[in-house]
Amino acid sequence: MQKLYSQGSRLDVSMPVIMGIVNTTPDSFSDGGDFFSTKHACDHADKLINAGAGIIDIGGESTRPGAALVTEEQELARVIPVIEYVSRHHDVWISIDTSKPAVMAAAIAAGAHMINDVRALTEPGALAMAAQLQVPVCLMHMQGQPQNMQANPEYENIIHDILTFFKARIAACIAAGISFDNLVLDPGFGFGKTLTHNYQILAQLAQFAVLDRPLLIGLSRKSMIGQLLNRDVEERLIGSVSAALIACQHGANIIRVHDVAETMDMLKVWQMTQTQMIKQN
Ligand code: 9MG
Repeated sequence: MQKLYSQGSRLDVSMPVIMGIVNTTPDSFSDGGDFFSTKHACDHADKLINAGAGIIDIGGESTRPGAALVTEEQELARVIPVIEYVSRHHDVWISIDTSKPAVMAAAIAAGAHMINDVRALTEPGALAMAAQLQVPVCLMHMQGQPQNMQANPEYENIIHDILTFFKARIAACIAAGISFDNLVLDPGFGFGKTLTHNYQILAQLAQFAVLDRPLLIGLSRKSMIGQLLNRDVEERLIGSVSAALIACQHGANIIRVHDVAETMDMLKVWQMTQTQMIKQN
């Protein structure tokens, strides 16, 4: 359960692995679109890998609340050259952040190792495509769609509701021919959740361990940090790293972040402490 396999390569997630974010969208909420050009995206990927990222997540569609939809052609033009570059120059895993089956297929052919789908393979043809590609897939929970998800999120019991969602998506994946071993789960911080919902999830993250799948979490620079601390996007580093540390303590296996070097420092301190605990027991 602590290892993922893809394209003849193995990723050990028994200790948390950092997933560095490379947005190729012009309206990405935390980088102001600086990395829109392929060159900038590739340089940014180099920097994140040199800082210790074990996975690079490359996306061409912004999923920030209210973001505009992009066409398949736009997404392909943004992400494929960056995937080709990272695949050619580095020995890290590459994740394609998309919900579109054609983008999944082209990305894996270009050298990506896994799919990160914020819509959990619910788009037409996505389940069948993931089954055909046979690579790990992150199924993220979202209530609503990016265009409306923050309107009025409501849950009876947030952990129970997300567990129910995960069970249904796992069943749909298995029915479509996707291996259970290829599934990664993500509760989707900020995707159709209030501030309280987000911290309820963080506090109870360990409950998702019952599903016996690696957990991916993304809270870097999100409004759950900014709203609580009253900080603009560029001032959310300490809050983001603190939240990531709590997630590690509660069993997160993959941490999706913008600030790789700083999160890596936290992780080294956390891992050293874990190692001493294991030795003593
Ligand atoms: C693309 N994207 C933005 N936020 C995310 C999150 O929290 N998790 C995953 N899996 N993807 C995300």
